[in-house]
Amino acid sequence: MVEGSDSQSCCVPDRGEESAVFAATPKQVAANSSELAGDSGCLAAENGNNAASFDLVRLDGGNFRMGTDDRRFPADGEGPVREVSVDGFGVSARLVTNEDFDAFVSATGHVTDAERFGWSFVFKDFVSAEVEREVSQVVQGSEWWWRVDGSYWREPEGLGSGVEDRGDHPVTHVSWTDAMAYCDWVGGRLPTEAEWEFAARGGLDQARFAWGDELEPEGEHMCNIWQGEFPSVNTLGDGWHGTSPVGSFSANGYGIYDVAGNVWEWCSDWFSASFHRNARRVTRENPKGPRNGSAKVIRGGSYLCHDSYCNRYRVGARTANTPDSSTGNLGFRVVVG
Ligand SMILES: [Ca+2]
Repeated sequence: MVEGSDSQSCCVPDRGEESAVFAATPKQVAANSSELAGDSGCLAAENGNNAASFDLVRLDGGNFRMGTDDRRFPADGEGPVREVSVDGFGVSARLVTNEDFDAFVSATGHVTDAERFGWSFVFKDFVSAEVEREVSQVVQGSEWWWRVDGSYWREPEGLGSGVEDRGDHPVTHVSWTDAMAYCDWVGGRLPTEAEWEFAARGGLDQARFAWGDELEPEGEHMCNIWQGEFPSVNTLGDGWHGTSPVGSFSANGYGIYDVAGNVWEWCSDWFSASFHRNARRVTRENPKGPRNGSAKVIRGGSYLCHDSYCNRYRVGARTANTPDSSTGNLGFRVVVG
């Protein structure tokens, strides 16, 4: 989450200082639940001997108006709207999936941060009764996030869970460091925040969403977010409670899927709410963010986003998480070039 922002910014908890992050047990929280808030083509990317390949959308780059002057989350630094240029690059049309990540782990033996720490953050609705009995800590202020021992990308909801029936869903519980390792393996990299937003806007100028200004044009669900009352009731209007198979919703104008909702996406930049306020070459021409920081930018929102709480599925929205953090609603895509 973004340091200094209000409690409603905690869309994705960070590992932080454990004593400060965690509060009560799930049962204690349940007892107090009333207090909860209410030109493209498909190319194959090749890297030496590995067989990884993914659909790339080739973008020529250019100028666009980045950010938004929406003022709901001032600590996020969404504005000011500014003219930014990016060079051409290729971006994966789809998020990296569990199948993709499985191939990477099988080839490299990569051990994720969630495995090293021995736990990750899981949204309460997905924890089995058996696993819940072992849960002793939840995130203070965002009590729907539970620390679940043993949860990682292959067992996203802890012991006994699996991704066998979710091979085409986005991989989750991957830290920024894990995402970087995957990108390196496929011969790509994470997008800069500017590249991410250029791609996500799909050629539209300052639209509220990646497809236009209406959330549900003609009643169509355009992304996997939360319908109902967060965090207690999900009416599943879009058909999905947690992650959805990548590419389940319409692509944007550039043929890129899931840039809103489903899972948050890691970017390469360190997060700053103010670095880009000054018009300088480093903030306007192929910007890469500040040199240093404590958290990395994430974009796009997730299946947990709802307008009542966190409408960061807007294409200009942003937040951040620490590089070693992992959650059940945070993944990534790859760029090249
Ligand atoms: Ca949904």
